[in-house]
Amino acid sequence: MNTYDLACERYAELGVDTEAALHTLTVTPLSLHCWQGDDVGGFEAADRELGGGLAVTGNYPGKARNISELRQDFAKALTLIPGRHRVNLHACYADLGGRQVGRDEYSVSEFQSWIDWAKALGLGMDFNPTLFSHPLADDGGTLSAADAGVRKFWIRHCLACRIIGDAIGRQLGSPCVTNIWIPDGSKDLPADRLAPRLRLAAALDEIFAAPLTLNLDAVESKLFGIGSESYVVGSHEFYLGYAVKNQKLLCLDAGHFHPTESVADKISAVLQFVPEILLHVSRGVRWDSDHVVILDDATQAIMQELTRGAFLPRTHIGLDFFDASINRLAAWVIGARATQQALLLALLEPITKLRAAEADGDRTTRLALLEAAKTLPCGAVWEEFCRRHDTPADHHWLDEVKRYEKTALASR
Ligand code: RNT
Ligand code: ZN
Repeated sequence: MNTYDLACERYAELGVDTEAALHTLTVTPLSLHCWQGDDVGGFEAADRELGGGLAVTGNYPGKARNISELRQDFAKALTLIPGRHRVNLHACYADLGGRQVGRDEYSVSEFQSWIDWAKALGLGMDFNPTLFSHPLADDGGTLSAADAGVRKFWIRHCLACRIIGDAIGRQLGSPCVTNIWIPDGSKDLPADRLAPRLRLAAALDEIFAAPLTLNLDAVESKLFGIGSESYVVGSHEFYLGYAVKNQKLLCLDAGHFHPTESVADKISAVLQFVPEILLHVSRGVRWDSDHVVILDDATQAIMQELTRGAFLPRTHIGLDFFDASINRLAAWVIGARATQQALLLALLEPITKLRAAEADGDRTTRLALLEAAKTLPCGAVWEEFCRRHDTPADHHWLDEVKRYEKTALASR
């Protein structure tokens, strides 16, 4: 008997259907962020520094230097991640072909080559306006800027991005989530916390005024960034309120809360009041909110909440991390596979027995079962998943990356 069949039997004893778990895992795409491949640089201008209080440390060789290298790396990473996924694109990855186009003038034509590429690979696509790494995104803010000219520029950019998102959704036959994150805030204590928030709310109202069918609007909060340690205009409470009031998607970035806060715990709370959520699966480490995702407790807890609450149909799972100190392609693969493994573990929970114990008030059994579940043969089920999707198992995908490093990346 092979290890998968043995695992099936073992799980069946606990009332868990491994085939059902594999099916759900198969039909749950991850939205893979393009920006891991080139350290959030984008290709609008050669000399642009990363802004918005974002920082990517490390100088591992082989970084994608242009759109075609990024696409090549992304496609290679996809061969090492089981299942069918989506690409999450930032507006600063516009294909300008050497032209100068203002971000407020972007249209679908600047992204048509990305859409065609995604279509050829059978990928869905999500989108993000880029409100950082730009001369008009300095200390004064973007959508909350006091300067009306600056604010209007970013409003036009976001309006353009929603229209592009809608076109992406139509062309690829799957709604596009367009997520707004802004870096606005202040390093030191502001005297006025209100006015920027009033301006941000008004700007969002203007941006979202036109209904679109194939673009889904999401808003993303942050606790603090480099240079916005004392005040963040788009805080959690701000966007939670905004999303509830306007029935927008709320984006929960796993690295954007106090370290002892549980993002997992927020899911069943906010989904009472917002239609859907977008996750930015990430890993916070001290000041950094964007380490490569690993199979840790926080990620597992998030996935448990999605399966226990049957929230997967209302959740868009995106990844958001950037690490330039290791092979960038491997970072994608490690983070994506860890996210999928966390989801698989959650799908394999002996949930019927756990619920029964809880309903009986038998907390002893509940805790014992939760512990016992940790050593069940989930690895065999994961290997079977990789095998069915023609993807190397855990101990083999890295050989492919090393080979790619020698052939494709070494000459960069
Ligand atoms: C920043 C946010 C945001 C970015 C991307 C690049 O703190 O997490 O999602 O990481 O837009
Ligand atoms: Zn994020």
